[in-house]
Amino acid sequence: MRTLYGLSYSGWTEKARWALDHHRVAYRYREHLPLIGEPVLRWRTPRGARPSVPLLFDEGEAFSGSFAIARRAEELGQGEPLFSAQDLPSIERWEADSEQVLCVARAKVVAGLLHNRQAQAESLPAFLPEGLRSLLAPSAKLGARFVARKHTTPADLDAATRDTVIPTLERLRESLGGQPYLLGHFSYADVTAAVMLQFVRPVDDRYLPLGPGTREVWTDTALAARFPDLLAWRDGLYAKHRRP
Ligand SMILES: N[C@@H](CCC(=O)N[C@@H](CS)C(=O)NCC(=O)O)C(=O)O
Repeated sequence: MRTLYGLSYSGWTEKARWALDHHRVAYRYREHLPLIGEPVLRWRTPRGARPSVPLLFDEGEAFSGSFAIARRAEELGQGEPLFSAQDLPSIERWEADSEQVLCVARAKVVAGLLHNRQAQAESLPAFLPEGLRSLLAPSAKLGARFVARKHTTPADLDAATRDTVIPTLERLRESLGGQPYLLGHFSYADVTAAVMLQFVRPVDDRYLPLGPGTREVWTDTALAARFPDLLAWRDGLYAKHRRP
């Protein structure tokens, strides 16, 4: 069975799932556990690729990274294309921006998790009883620190927000110019840009359920106050194009 390994709350996993779901590609989903799941992840990752999720196994072949998985979904699935040939250069530019912003988002969320006990408990495996999760909450910090060490992390988060995130979101606002789509019709440019807003204010629980502590860690009130129009755009896109 086609299997996707991911981190449900990660923007990268969300991009891959959105493309697979858009194209009605059937798959089984498996949640990855940072640190504990690392040896298995390394073993599953094709040679030459960085061990990270999302990772899709399809007919004996491994597709590593959200972009490769979304392209694979387009090959396999039905429905309107997300990657028309004429859109590709613009999609690649938005993908590069999204990658940078998601790296800042990851660093901010990891930093927030280290100080939020409720979010720590919520990040532990769902099969553990609630009492045990609450007791073991601080152990989630090990996983968070592991992720921070493993991936490139901006040293100064305020500077990264000022120099990377805010200019990118302003460019997104300008490029949309009040329109529903970046390229005149729904495309992967909208998907990759919309997930950048997950760490400004997460989407409704209907699409991606989060516990209250996790939601708090993923919310940036200053950015949310600065970009309400982009949040409204993202919410409209989800309502129209993301089946819960
Ligand atoms: N460029 C990759 C980035 C993937 C990535 O950074 N994944 C992180 C998400 S936080 C990950 O795998 N973290 C868990 C781990 O490394 O154990 C993509 O598009 O999928």
